[in-house]
Amino acid sequence: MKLEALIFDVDGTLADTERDGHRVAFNQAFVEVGLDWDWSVELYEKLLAVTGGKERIRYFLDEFNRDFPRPPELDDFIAGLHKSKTQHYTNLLGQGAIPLRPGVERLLNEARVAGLRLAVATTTTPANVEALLINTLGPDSMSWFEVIAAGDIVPAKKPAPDIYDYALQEMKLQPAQCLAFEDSENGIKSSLGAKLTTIITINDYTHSHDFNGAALVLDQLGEPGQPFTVLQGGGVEGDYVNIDLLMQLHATQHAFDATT
Ligand code: XBP
Ligand code: MG
Repeated sequence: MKLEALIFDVDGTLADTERDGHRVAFNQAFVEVGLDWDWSVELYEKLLAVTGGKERIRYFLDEFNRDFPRPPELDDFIAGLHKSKTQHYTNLLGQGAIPLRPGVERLLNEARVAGLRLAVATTTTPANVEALLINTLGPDSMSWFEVIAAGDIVPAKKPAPDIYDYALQEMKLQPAQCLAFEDSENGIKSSLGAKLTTIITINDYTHSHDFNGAALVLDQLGEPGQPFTVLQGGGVEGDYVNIDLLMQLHATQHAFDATT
């Protein structure tokens, strides 16, 4: 099958948003409502075990702050906090706090020129995706993506495959026609669960995750003159991720599809 589309995770993959974006915004929301909670860089690494901001707040209460007297309407309390967090997060992005990772803008542009279809599959809130894209790639960039599968659009977030399944369904594509880009263990569990060949670019929070099953694990997508380091997998020519390298990878991963 021909390579038709690229599907991108957002947080950690398009941009390093967690430590200086999401984490900071959660803390700002806590201050705003008078909570003395403070999610340090170290604690946040543990909290990232759970995807989704609302789910993460609940996990924090269950595992790291059991003595906190829970409000009677806990769902509403968490939803309110999370709404404020989203506001703070989109404000941070509006101030240009988080750039795209190396190679992301170039690869998206090359994919568009090559006629590859683009999609997003993320657990983050849709407003966060919009804020990131608009503030880094410009006002038109939302339209570059045929499907933006995000947040509560599916009930089961990553590591469940549902968000990728949803994106594939919307694009009417088979997994073998696509490549997925991820940065985390929960992310690759989700993409592999949807049977997608997956390329990983690690970051500071995910470098020690288990990426068993990845087609390629890299430190970054790289740029001309700024080569990637291969951490797992390989067998492709090139030192930065471009369309030619993706075609090679897709061909090697699907060489036996017709006979199996
Ligand atoms: C990353 C996440 C998200 C964000 C918070 O998702 O786990 O939960 O940290 O986003 P991905 P919200 O890597 O799949 O993009 O607070 O909007 O849920
Ligand atoms: Mg991610």
